Amino acid sequence: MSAKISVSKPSSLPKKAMKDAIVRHLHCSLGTDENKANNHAWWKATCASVQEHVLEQLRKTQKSHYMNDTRAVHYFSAEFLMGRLMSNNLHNLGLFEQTDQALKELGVNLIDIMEEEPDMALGNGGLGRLAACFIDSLATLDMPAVGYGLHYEHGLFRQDIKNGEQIERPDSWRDYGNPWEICRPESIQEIPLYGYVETKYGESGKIKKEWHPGLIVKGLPWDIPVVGYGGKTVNVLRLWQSQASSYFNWDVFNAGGYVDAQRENVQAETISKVLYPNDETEAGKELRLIQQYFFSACSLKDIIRRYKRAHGDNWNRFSSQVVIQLNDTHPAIAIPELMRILLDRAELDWDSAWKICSKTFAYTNHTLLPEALEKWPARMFEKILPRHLEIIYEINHRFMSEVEKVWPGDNAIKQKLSIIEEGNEKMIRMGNLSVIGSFAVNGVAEIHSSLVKKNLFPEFHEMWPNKLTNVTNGITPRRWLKACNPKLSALIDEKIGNDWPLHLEKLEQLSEFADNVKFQKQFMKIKYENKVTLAKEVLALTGIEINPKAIFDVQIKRLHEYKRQHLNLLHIMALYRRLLENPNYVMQPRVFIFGAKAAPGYKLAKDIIYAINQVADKVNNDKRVNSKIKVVFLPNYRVSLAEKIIPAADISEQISTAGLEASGTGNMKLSLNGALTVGTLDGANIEIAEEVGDENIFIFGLNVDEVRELDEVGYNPFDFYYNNKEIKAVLDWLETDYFTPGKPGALASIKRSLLEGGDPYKVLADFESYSDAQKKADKAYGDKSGWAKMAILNTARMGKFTSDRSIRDYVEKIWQLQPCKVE
Ligand code: 26Q
Repeated sequence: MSAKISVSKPSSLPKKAMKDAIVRHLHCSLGTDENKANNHAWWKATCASVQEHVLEQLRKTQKSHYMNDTRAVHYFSAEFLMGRLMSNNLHNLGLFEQTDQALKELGVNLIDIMEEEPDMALGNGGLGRLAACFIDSLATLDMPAVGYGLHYEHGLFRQDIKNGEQIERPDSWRDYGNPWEICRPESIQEIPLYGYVETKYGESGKIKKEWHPGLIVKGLPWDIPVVGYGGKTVNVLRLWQSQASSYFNWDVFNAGGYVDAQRENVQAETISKVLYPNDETEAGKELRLIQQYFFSACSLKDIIRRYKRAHGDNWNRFSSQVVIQLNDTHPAIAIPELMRILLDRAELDWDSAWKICSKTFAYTNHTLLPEALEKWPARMFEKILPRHLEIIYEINHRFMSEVEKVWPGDNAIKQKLSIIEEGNEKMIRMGNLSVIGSFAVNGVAEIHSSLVKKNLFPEFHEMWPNKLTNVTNGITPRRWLKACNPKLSALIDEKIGNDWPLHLEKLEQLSEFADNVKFQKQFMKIKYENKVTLAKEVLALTGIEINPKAIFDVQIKRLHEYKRQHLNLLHIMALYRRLLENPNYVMQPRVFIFGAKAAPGYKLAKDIIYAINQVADKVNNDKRVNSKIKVVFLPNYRVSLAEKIIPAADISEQISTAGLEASGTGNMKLSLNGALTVGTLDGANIEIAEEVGDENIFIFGLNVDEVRELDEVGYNPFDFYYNNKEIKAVLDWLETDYFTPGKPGALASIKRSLLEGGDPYKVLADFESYSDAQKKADKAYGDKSGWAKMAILNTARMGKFTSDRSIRDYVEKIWQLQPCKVE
């Protein structure tokens, strides 16, 4: 077969061609050979061989989109949590088997070399991973789409655990190069910052504004190809790296200011240096605003350059060709930036410019937590983006006239809806700006979207009843089942055929086998084997031995009080106490597995990590209980670690205070892999319960209305402390030095926050109900066949949560895109 045919039909590429390509890259790209190469070299050579196919499809995709003059979505996100790409790209191209075989013949293990790839950890958690799942689905569904973000030099910090405490170290994912990315110096953009605005009067007496920036930085794009499943459409994720603009600094240099020039270089290059952790105490930092503007402005210029190539200076079709999705408010500055371009550069009048602008943007909200809603000091705007501040004032002024028409004379409503928050320090509210400047606003799960309408933006909802909507989140089944759980995937293929990764609703056909004892055994055997594999990993990473026959109970997510890892911990301590008090206490052996990073400035979150590790240390080494309970904190939780934990999980902990987790997506991944949820009626848990049925999930705790009612009557955590012996005992235990020998009180901050601190997340109010749910789960696990049936039904009923469905919802409700097939 000729090479040409094998490229256009990647899945039929013979193993020999792949083998030859890998050896060729070892020799010609890496300057080594089969005898000298280590795993890292084999990994790089394999990437380079795969990338040949990727780039061929990328070229075809771009040609096809250009020829068809397609409308495209531009997904603006400060975070893309891509993880590793090799396994995903191989599966999506249909090259996994051939590559595995080719490497085997070369004496190399594919699974081993995949471990060489550093995670692309360019995100904090859910929001960043959602962006990664969405661009996978967009390419899979042949949708014209570009992801735009920042090319951080350092992604989310690496977490080490030292004496039980989190230590942050820099993440250096590109130290040895990234074989997937392509540098595009031909598409560099220049971005102005600082300076002042000059008001000029044109011939016709028309006012013209001219921004004289104080600094110009360059944006250098790096393209990461995004391969759709089936290997046809390959879209790009374009990430901007900041660089000093050499021409701008030249004057300083000539004036003898070599050191000054260097200082400006450093400043420019700092912009894309590091990803901010989602740390409340870090909010309002100047560099973060510059990051947001930098990538939004680069991306807009890039979009406009491409638009002009097809449509020249005619702006009439802009909003029919371009839709921009704002992933939270982080890129909301793109709204005044597009206005600035249309007003000051294209010289459109305000109304025409606003019409285009407000038909271009759509905004996704990911949080109701008031402290997480972005605000920037107007003073900071004035310094960094003086022209944008003027435009924001004008947008607000005109919007206030609209509000006046709807609620004449109502200043309270005006104050609430204004983009400007008056007060000691004037602030710009990015949420209000985003709602006003977008044609659609969505929440990420049904309950969340209804709370966005009811509590967060009720007046906006009244003004524009069709603007606010819901798109429930989803996850890509290619990464989160097919690639990470190959054994279960093979079993599913055998039972229902192999097209479920594209049509996840077909998993429903598995429910037919849920009562079949043979299938139950096959399903649970795979779960057991996955647990054995994870147990080995746990031993290697922590030195802790765990029993794969025990229940693997998993809570993996960022550490936050509202996610309530401390509720889980208090329950573990209660179990420990029960076992010490009654050595015959009946329970299934259970391994509690945690993975979580705390924001570096979030003291209590770090205290909770420390507490988990101290309790783990005690329990794991206590002969009286350690055949029944083990506690494992896996350091440096990240996408590639999630891929190992999720296939081995029996229980999924989704225990946030009702009303606070916008959606959650780990809940979907775990259930898809046959874990049963212990969870509150919060976020997407509610929709998961609807899908799997109440008998296949363990729901507990206050619901959203009950949480509100409790607040209204006045919640007093001391009531629970004094009325529940177990709660009192475990909280008091935290204050002793039992878990921190020689350091009494080292865990007391947790107790304090739950009592004197008022227990803002209702941990004590939900404790008893949580403990009951855990007893039910424990009992259910004792019935092997019953449990297997529930696990199978979880997998079978996750069809709704494919990110392909989310993307179809966005396409129909918001983006109005047409697919564009690539040969
Ligand atoms: C803000 C200001 C300064 C620095 C950082 C930030 C920042 C960064 C990231 C604030 C928030 C984030 C990330 C939020 C996030 O991940 N939210 C999650 O989004 C998921 C996808 O919709 C949901 O499933 C989760 O429920 C939600 O918590």
